Amino acid sequence: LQLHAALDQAITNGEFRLVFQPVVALDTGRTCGFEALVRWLHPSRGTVPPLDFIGIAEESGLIVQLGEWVLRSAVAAAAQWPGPTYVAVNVSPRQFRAPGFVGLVQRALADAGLAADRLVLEITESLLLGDRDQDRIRSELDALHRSGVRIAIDDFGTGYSSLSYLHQMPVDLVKLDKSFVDTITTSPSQYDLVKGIIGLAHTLRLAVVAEGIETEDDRKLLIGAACEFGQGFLFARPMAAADALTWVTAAG
Ligand code: G
Ligand code: G
Ligand code: MN
Ligand code: NA
Repeated sequence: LQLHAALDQAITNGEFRLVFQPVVALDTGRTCGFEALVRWLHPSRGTVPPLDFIGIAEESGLIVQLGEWVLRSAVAAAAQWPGPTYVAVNVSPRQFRAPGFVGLVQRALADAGLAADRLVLEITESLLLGDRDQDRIRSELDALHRSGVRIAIDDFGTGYSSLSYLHQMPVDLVKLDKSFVDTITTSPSQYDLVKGIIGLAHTLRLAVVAEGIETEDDRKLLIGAACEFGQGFLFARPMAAADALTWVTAAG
């Protein structure tokens, strides 16, 4: 049904919320940051998950306005957290390519009073490997990185994953996709593969955040694979902004 029209109005009507999922150090359990995840509280449908509307927002271009709202809301929330807790914001390729993205990030940080090193931008491999605008994208990533913003590759391992390109990019961390984590407890060969991916990331001086950690066995195996950071239901589900503030304040 007219999701696009509804989406357009949803921004004006204030129907979006952010939830925040802790990213923890796997050995100590200490919270290092949170990933911001958008939710649409549709008046009649209830909560619409991002997989049902991010694609539509990308196609229509609304992702630019929605992405600005997400970025500004996320850095405003992070400005209330004790340093150095960071916020990670998902940036879709179309949003990154829109004119003025770098300036927008800098204004959002300045307006919120948040240091640049407390923002992580999660981008996808497709942005780095696309066949147009590569020089411009590279120089904008460099500008963001030089200003202190950290860059993460989301869904790492699921795309083309030519690891060689990463080593020339201003990238700081990779998010190991949940689909890999899901298999490590049942398949020794998958576990070996995951160890290899993490080892390659470390060779490229990239830190690794494993996603979708649901069990203590997952956590132990990932520590055994030298993975530093993780997020998943074992630690916490995504939570409202007020709960994230309580969470990170209580954790000290
Ligand atoms: O929160 P959930 O697990 O349902 O998220 C599903 C997908 O939606 C994830 O892959 C995530 O990257 C994407 N997503 C969540 N929030 C945002 C957002 O604010 N912007 C973009 N571009 N993608 C998001
Ligand atoms: O695509 P991206 O990696 O940005 O989004 C992360 C998504 O994974 C979010 O929608 C979040 O709700 C979901 N997620 C986070 N931790 C877990 C987990 O432990 N199990 C499952 N099934 N989903 C998770
Ligand atoms: Mn993400
Ligand atoms: Na992911």
